Amino acid sequence: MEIKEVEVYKLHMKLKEPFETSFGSVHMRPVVLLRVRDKSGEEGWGEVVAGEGPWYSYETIDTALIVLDKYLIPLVLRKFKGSARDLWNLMERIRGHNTAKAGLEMAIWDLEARLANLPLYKYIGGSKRRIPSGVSIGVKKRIEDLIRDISKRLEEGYLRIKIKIKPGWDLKVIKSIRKEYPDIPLQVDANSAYTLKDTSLLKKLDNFDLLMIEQPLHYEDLVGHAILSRKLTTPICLDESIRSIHDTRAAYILNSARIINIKPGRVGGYTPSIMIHDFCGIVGMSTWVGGMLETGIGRGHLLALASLKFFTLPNDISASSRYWERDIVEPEWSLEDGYIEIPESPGIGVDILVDRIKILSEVSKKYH
Ligand code: OSB
Ligand code: MG
Repeated sequence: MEIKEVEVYKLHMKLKEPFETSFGSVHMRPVVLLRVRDKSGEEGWGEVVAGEGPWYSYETIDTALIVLDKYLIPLVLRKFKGSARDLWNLMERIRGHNTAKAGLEMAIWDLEARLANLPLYKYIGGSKRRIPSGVSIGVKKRIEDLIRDISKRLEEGYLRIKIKIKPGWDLKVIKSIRKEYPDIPLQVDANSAYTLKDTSLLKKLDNFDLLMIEQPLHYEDLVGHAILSRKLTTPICLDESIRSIHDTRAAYILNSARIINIKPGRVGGYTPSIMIHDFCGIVGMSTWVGGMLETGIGRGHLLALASLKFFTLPNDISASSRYWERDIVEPEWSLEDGYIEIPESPGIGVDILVDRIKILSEVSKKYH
């Protein structure tokens, strides 16, 4: 296959409510969407999940646009022949910038699956069609607000709750949740807000039967996580620290974590995600698919990925209505008994509301 045209759309989507983590709060989510076409005119869609600023990773929506414009899109239009699976090798000459790579790589996988007339989940070798859904809840102003939100999400059917923690919003909050809900599947995500100096506080989290603590320490600190993990009984899960299969192998050898959160945007697309997924399965690390507040397009990709067999824990893939008043796909992604069902239509399997995307777009550009 060869790519004949790439279109880039930049827009902002307003989250229903602000989402606060240890590195800040987001209300207007910037979104970059990519549409690719081959000579037959068939299309594929992808989403770049970088944020407005370099908080979760060094990438931003602006750096992604530059790298796509100057390097990735020209590379794909001029040098790419073959199948989506091999695109990762071609892109590896460009260092880093995984969210930009992933947006383009995943659009090309979507196109290839549509050309094969197959749903993307099958095309990548997945088998599960019902994907267990968890929900990630941000830092709130008051504990009562958090408890109210948790009760609403449990009513909606989410199979596990994840809350964001940071110094000053941790032990007391978790204690209050466990008082109200002693048995719900619960995990916490610190987004690197702690250091080894907080070990005795983090050790206290062992009393609350948490499924895991996600990314407690600095994103470059695999050794610190290894030291911490020897002191805790709660499993450590890595998110930001895992940018590649190389990081995953290091984390395994060092015993930095028992669980890996795989986000295709963070690692560069399907091919590296599948490598990490396979590695986790072989060595016996648990894994699940993380989210980045995606629109329905990125969400469709997360679901396809989550159909692979070693994703055994509930994922951060919630229904469209958890994020948006109105999504940009139809039908919207919705929950049934705590699961999101993947359709059998080709590609990500939902209709893309192109007219709506065009109306919402602040910038669009076409490349040949
Ligand atoms: O750390 O998992 C994270 C959202 C943006 C950036 C980082 C993270 C998150 C989430 C939200 O936790 C997960 C979702 O998309 O629902
Ligand atoms: Mg995380």
